[in-house]
Amino acid sequence: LKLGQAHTHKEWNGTGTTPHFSDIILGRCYTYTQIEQPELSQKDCQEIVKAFQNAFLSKDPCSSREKDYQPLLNLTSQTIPCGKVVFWSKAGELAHQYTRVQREMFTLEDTLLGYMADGLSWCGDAGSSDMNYQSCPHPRKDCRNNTVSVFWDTVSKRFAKSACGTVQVVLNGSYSNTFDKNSTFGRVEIYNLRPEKVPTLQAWVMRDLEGLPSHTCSSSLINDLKLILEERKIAFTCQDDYRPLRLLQCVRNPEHQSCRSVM
Ligand code: C8R
Repeated sequence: LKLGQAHTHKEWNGTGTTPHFSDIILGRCYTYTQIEQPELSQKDCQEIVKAFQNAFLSKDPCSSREKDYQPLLNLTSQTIPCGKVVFWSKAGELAHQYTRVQREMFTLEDTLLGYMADGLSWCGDAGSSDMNYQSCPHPRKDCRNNTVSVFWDTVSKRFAKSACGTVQVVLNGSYSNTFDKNSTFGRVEIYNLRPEKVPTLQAWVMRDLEGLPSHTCSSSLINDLKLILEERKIAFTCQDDYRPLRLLQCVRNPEHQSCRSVM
């Protein structure tokens, strides 16, 4: 133990808490509720940040549970209109570009809680009331039930449960695991869709312009997804290289061979 160091945190293999974590989530909460979605202007961002911190401070970051985040969930309820939900797996950037243009559509990061937490890392320590800025548990190298993974599982579950109308998912056709049973989408979201409220899931399998042709709607992985949904009484449709998303890819790379004919 180094002299002068009040308490040392446990050392993990993942990135530590993002510097200025609490200031960032407070600022994002105000930006979202006051500017992006003023219908949520009554939300109390100070309380929300407190609930977020209480979910993990002074706790073992490898024994995080859904119920730790329950008070935070209660303070951040939000209604998403039917037919406007977009899920994604390994295609977050494209899905976010899509909802940025299609302003009425929502990925999880277009809801308050997803917006606040996107791209951040956070954890505490059972032996201290501080955040651990040095390191946090890595999901594979340290533990599955870490503060960040449990958060995304919990909020993804709520997001899927509350979805209504036709839902969409953006999948990455250039990735070997285009549909991954162990991803949040494949493990949490599809099983939490409510068949009474969600008649159909539309999948868009998008290949990168530069990517190797890997999977399409006719791949057996996509058929696995189809079978899971049909078992759950949710209809499934699939389209390769959905034009509105392809056009977004082409904005970045207008001279690409595959972009010359899409217009
Ligand atoms: N979702 C899950 N994880 C999320 C997330 C999100 O919205 N936003 C971030 N930043 N993350 P992936 P997936 C973090 O394999 O596992 C929801 C988490 O650390 O590309 O299928 C969302 O609604 C997580 O481990 O996708 C979406 O539909 C990775 O980024 C799915 O779940 C996401 O890794 C996406 O999750």
